Amino acid sequence: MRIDIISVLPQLLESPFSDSILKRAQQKGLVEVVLHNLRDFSLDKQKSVDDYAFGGGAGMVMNIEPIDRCIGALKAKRSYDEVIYLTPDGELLNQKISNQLSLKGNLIMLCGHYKGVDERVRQHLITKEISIGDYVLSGGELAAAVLADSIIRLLPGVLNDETSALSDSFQDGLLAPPVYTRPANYNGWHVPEILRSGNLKKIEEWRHEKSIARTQERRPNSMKNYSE
Ligand code: 6GU
Repeated sequence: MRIDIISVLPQLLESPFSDSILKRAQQKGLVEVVLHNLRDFSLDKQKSVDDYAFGGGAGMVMNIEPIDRCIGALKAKRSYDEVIYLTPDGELLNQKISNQLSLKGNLIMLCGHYKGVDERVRQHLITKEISIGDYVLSGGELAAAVLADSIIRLLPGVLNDETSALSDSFQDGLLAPPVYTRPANYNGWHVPEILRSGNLKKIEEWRHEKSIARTQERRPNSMKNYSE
């Protein structure tokens, strides 16, 4: 997979991809993440990428031209499955969307800033709009990092057995059960006896029950998506 991220603040995106699982995924050649500075595609001397809104009002709007030139340059080299715009009014991200995107080959992510992009970008260049939740961030960069992380960890070979995505919350429609590690007794706070019993069948049953209880309590609406 290849992910091209277009941003006016590409430095903001360097650290999330430079450590741990995301770093190793790139080193293993399972994903290539390429950051692009939108200003490099501005044609004017000041390298500006935004302007006042037609009709007035506070806030700047990102120009279509640098965005079109950047996306055009990328598309000239390879084809893309989706051109994603990160925006608070996009479709709310969930595990199903991440699962679907993890099956794609090449993705472009465009990070919004200021009052957003010229609407013609959304009409003609973007194929999918995603939000990571109903709150507003200063820009789309952190959202792009969240989206890319949720996709990359699903790529075959990125996680090993210990970190397998199969037991993640949401992967089967249920939240993950509680987990414990040593010591078995910390200041009188005990680990449930069943987890130390060695009875794998009983442990699986216990975990499944806890998953269902936790999901009913914390995400009652997502129980609708759950099938045994
Ligand atoms: Cl994708 N962008 C911004 N600026 N804020 C957000 C968001 C995206 N998702 C939630 N809040």
